[in-house]
Amino acid sequence: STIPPLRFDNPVIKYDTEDPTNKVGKIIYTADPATMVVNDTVYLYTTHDEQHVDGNDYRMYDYRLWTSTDMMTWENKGAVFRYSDFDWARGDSKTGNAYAHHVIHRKDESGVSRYYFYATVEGGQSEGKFGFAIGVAVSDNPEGPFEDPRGMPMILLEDTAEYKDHTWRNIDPAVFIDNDGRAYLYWGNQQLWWVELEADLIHLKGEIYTLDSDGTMQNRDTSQVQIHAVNTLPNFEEAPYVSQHNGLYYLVYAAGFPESIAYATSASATGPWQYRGIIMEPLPGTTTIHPAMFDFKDNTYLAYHNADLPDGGSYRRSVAVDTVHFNEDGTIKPIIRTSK
Ligand code: FUB
Repeated sequence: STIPPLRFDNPVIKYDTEDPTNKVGKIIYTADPATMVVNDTVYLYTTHDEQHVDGNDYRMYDYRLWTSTDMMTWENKGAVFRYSDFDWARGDSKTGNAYAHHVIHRKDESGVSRYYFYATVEGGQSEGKFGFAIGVAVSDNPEGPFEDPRGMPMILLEDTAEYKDHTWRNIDPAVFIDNDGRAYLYWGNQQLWWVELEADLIHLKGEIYTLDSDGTMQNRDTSQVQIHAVNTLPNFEEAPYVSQHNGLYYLVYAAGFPESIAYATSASATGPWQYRGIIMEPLPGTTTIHPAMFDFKDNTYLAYHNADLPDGGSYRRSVAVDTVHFNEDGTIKPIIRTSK
């Protein structure tokens, strides 16, 4: 098999082309990498920045899929999901609203594969107000089409406290399936939230838990919310991503603003989390960074986004990948960013 390179031609996604070498075509700006490995293939799902060069907000309508079997060439599978595929998404936005997402794979008891696309779009409605909400769509093919089995968000505005002041609180879903088959949904902005999912992976099971970025336990005015942990995730901003490596659970996340990549470790998927530090400092030209950590063919990789393509910026980002190196105690060495 191909030995993955230690240097990457970052950003790895550059052109909206069918050329698998990704070396020609029209520049495409991608962000918010979410990775899934199935049958020796890396599925890299990204958001898609369509903002003009002088724009000052996000403009995002669809989710793109890129696949690779060698981490060097990325096949363009095009747009596999759109915010408008959720009937409840707000359709009148001038700037678009397809924020970060996560896709997972699971075989059911009869061995049939299903793919679950969790996405953040604007459109959750409560008391006549709109804000970001998290929905799920399901397919029997990683390239879609994905269909919304519920016709409504999984995480609504009113599921978390203080939504009226913070309509983008419910963003950035990440799902982790533990060794025992139990699944957890993590999400949040400025505060990490999580909830166990039912076996169907589309309904919430039990209570929603939260952890303030500064560890403060607050009395939240909702019976659904229970403060669960006392450990801190310093400067937690957004983009949680949980994975397991050599028996240890890792929570990587975007910290501070402009964002760096920080991480914590735990002996379980629900914490308590031990903060372990920063592995990537803020990057030039972009306020956000959005990490995803994954194993592929004996190596561990970190996907994130930078602003390194021509005319790049905070609303014109690009997905990059680099190798993760661990110390013997499981801590992560600072990531060395590569490019050609
Ligand atoms: O791409 C829109 C938002 O920017 C994402 O939801 C955040 O994680 C940040 O990357």
